[in-house]
Amino acid sequence: MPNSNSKVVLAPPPAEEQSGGEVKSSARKMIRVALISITLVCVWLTVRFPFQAESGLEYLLNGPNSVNPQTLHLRGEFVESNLGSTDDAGGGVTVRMIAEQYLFVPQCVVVPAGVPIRFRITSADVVHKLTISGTEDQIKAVPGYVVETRLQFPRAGVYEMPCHEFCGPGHYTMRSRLIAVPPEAFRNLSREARRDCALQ
Ligand SMILES: [Cu+2]
Repeated sequence: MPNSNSKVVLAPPPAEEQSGGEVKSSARKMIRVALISITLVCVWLTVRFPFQAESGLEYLLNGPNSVNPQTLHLRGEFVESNLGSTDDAGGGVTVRMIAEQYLFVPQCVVVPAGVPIRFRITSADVVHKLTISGTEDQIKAVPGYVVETRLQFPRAGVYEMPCHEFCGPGHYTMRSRLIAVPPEAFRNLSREARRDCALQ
């Protein structure tokens, strides 16, 4: 008969088993910390750079100037309402354009003369090249990326902007137009008038 007062003493697991368990639990902890960190970084990047990439994960994978060519018109920096000339918070002007077979959107861009303009251009399909007549300026439009450059138009005037990269059978019809107006006139233009050459 076993004595009811006797205590059952469990033998400690062998030293090898014990350390294996510790390794597993610390590995699990590390994976958890890594996943939480990646999620936090993704959330922060999405909030901090909402325009540059579709998501924080895309930013991490492809860099700050990546865009999804398939969803340009649907969400992000290049939605229809954001194209053309926009006033920056810092007082400058940014022009955003999409190149696609066989047109540039918008078809007309109005900018103030004599001030540096930030251009941000991307392509919805193949590589295009926006050139500005009467200048040496050329901007490549590359699908998946935003190409940014700064240009200045010293005098008011009309500049044709044809595509100079063969992009398919309709290439020769692909063009947009830029109108530089005095800064005071630019300030008085509505959002619509800034991308409609007929209103100039
Ligand atoms: Cu072209």
